[in-house]
Amino acid sequence: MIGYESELIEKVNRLKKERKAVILAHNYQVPEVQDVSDFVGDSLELSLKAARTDAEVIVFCGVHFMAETAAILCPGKKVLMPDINSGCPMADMITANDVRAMKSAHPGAIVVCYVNTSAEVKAESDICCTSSNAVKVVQSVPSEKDIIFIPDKHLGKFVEEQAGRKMILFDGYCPSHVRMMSEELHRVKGAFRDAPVLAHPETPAEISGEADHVLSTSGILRVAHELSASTIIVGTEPGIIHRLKKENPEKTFVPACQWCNCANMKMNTLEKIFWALEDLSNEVVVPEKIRLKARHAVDRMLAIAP
Ligand code: CIZ
Ligand code: SF4
Repeated sequence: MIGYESELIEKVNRLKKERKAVILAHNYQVPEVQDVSDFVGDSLELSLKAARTDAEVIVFCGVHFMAETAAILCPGKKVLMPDINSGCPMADMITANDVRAMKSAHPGAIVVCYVNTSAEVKAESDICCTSSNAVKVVQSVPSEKDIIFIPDKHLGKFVEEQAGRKMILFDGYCPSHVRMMSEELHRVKGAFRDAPVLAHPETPAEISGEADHVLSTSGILRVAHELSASTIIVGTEPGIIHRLKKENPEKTFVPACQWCNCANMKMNTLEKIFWALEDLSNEVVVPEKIRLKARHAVDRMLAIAP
């Protein structure tokens, strides 16, 4: 490790103690950010960690909706982002007004929102879900009810198939996962013939349809550990490969896509973590009225699929 980086890590660790802070990093973060963090996980795992810690400050290394979800679950704690501009383009595709318009076009429908949404959109929704519990959440809705599923159409289509249920889908998508192409997947599969493919449900059907397992990031980490295969093809944002390798040093992980990095996830750096801790800057605050309504949607999810 270069001297500058190890000095920075020392400073971050010292400030973290002084500020009674905890650093949380999403599975897609750059390696040095994952390594300086107290916990690495998916957005819900991290928000639940945030709610359970007695730290006063949470530095959330992910994208904006994730820090908001932590703020929704942890009133009274300061939630900071290393870079306040790291947003999720998929979450930004839908506004609270769009949800209100869909609800008036489909009166009585239950709105299930993917966690990749703003607090305002969650506040307009009935139940939240993540990629690991979306099927269970949808199956919990009484069969006579229509379901509006927002914002990811690819996750929506996957859930429709798994739950055996048609839904009203919004036209959103993840710009990183839709860059995954079948030609590239076929090339990688050809080069590693016995390797199973683990893909995220944000990938289009032509990718997820060819996967051996379609899973959230936490699911990919769990199944990669369980599988006996020595080489595994990973169909999601390649940032996850750092943790996969760390936890399974004897296995080889091959990305299904070389150009599917999420630029927003990569905006967080060690320097920005240090600055946020030093200045207690970039706080994410959710207005109380919105927070309570959004919390209701998250709590309904936790009651169905903790
Ligand atoms: O919920 C998350 O962390 C996201 C966005 C993806 C996943 O599958 O973990
Ligand atoms: Fe959003 Fe996709 Fe980036 Fe996740 S990988 S934060 S869904 S743009």
